[in-house]
Amino acid sequence: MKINYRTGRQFICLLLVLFSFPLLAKSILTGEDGYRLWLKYDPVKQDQQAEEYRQQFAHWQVSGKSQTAQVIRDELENALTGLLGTSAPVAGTSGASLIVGRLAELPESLRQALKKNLPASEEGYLIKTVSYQGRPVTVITAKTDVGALYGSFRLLRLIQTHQSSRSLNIASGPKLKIRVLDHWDNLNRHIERGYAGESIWDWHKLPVYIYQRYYDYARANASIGINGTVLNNVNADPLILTPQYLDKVRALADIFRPYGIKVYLSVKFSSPQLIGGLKTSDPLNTQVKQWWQDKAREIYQKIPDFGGFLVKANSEGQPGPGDFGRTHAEGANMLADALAPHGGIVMWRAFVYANEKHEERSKQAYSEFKPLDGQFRSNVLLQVKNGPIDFQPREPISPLFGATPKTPLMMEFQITMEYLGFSTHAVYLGPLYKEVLNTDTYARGPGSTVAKVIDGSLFNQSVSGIAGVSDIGSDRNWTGHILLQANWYVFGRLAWDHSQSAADIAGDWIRMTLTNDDQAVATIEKMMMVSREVAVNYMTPLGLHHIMGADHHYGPGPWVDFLPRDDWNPVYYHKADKYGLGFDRSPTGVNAVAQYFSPLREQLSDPKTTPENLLLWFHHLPWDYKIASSGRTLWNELVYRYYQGAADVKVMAKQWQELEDKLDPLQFQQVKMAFDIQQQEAEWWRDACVLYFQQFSGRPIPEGFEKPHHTLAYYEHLSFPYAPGQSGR
Ligand code: GCW
Repeated sequence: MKINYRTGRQFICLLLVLFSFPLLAKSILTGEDGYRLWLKYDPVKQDQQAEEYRQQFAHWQVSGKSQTAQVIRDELENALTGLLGTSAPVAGTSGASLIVGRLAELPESLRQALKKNLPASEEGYLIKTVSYQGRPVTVITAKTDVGALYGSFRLLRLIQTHQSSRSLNIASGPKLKIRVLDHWDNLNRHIERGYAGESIWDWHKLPVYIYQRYYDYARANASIGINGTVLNNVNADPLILTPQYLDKVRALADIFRPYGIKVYLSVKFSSPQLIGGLKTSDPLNTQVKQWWQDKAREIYQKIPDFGGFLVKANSEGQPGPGDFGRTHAEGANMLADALAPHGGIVMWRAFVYANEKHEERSKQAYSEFKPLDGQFRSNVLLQVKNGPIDFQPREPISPLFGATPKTPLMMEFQITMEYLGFSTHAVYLGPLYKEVLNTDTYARGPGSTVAKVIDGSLFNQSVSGIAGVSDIGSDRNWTGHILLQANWYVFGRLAWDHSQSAADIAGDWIRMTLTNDDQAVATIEKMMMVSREVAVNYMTPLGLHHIMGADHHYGPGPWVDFLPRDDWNPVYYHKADKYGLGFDRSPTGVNAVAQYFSPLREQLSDPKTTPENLLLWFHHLPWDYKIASSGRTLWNELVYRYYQGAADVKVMAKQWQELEDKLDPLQFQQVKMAFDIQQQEAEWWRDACVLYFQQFSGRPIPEGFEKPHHTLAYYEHLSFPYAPGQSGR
């Protein structure tokens, strides 16, 4: 039959209307918009447990007059009223069944019972059920007000997650001292690698106009123990150090202080020239030193508890001591000396690499910094990204971990999803963080995990820290995708205690944010726990890395070979050719493995003992190389993993769909739509990469797999000039 073109079109239109009907059915969808994060204080289910909570926690008293004590009062009032339907602060401890305060402020008779259980840390807390004046009382206490605040949030978590509240005895202190978020936020509010709207800092209206969001940011961070924030991008604008901006910084610092959060700034190394009118920024020049000392004094006059500086120097075009023939240590120490009299620190980034060095990129940070061990001032920490290249979906650990016994290393994790699907892919980062923290460096024999390197226990270092590149923006739900709030959450929780399990933390987050329905919690937790591996499969399986789109880093781009530097081009990293695939970093290649300790070095030198998930990171292997775990050829395994990853996203999306009745309608719908995008993009990654690598392998896509949706040329020509989060904007 011959189809009339016009009728055909009408038919298609009708179909479209029919198919879009479910979306149109509800034009106003109300519900939880995600703004409250995990600090939702909705009523707990009315049962026996709720009654117990009410008896124990409805009448409370917070001692102390500090701003932090007031913050605790406000939080408890708000939270307990919401959770228990009633909340009555009482004057004096005699009427209270929940008593909160610094140990020093509690009645003497209570103090004795609590003293011996109090954690050593200034920030730690104790929650304990004791008998007081003949009745059971729950006490939250600490050495400091901030410790009591952390303890209060801990108690609220217990109620929010419906845990038993009988005979409590919870003592906890942070394993790491400095626990900061790094905001890559520009002063024009663009966020480099940010996918959740613009910066929450409204620099233009500061210092006068204060948003409620600033307080809620502080509450959220305090609730997970984050105690610092670096407000601006490491690709720093020198203006941040001008008096005009320092007044704005001061306003934020004043808000954050009662929550135990210190403010830090990223500084541009050439600031003395750019805003100070000097002719040089040479760190050994007397005037330059003086300029920084004066600047530090000016800052501390405004912000007495200012945390310090974060510096990206001689990296990706940023100025640094190398411009003046000086070492990173000389540069860092000059700043450290300016801050030391005020108690400030320098977080000096080890993310340096230069094309001119003619050394393979993954090796450069180690080559640069290992020889400087022992030369840094005691208030300098080296901030090292978890992997030697750049926050890829999977990397081996940076060989610097364990290599600098005299220099404290700070971990730098990425929370924002630059390489993991922006804000539409559901990828829970808990397993990635744990994988890194649990990796053994062998620096001092077996058991020398990365966690022990950064918490200072391996080399007996007293300063320790961790930074997470924030995924926060001005989107109503903060992170663009509700499930990505969990990455901010898990970062904080692991920063406090890296021994906790990623699954348990996910479970808490789900209960506090989405639902307390046991079955739904179990399903979502499972989904979250596999989600990172799923993404690795459809993006960079078997140790592939850095094959994303140019500049914006959106989607696949294994063909990219036109960027001005070799080591920015994906072709530099995968080295696909007729023979095979992967980067030979073994002793037969660039020998990056030599930077690791034995026996890790030997293990990674041989493809037979290299973990399969890092195979192509360390080896260039023939297309017919046999993968031990499956018996497949490299080519078939590669294809298999790409297809498996994309198929698993479908499974996750379906599991989510089945939870519709158990979830808030708005949260459900938003995540569902994100899954729609993730499914498309996972297939895009799969098809583009398989077709691209097939040109080299010359082998067919094995039987049973559906054909790629488009040609390779189609994928190569896609262009996204306005993809979010780009650098240099
Ligand atoms: O991953 C790269 C990012 C840059 C970032 C850089 C860094 C802030 O693509 O946007 O710059 O890392 O960590 O300095």
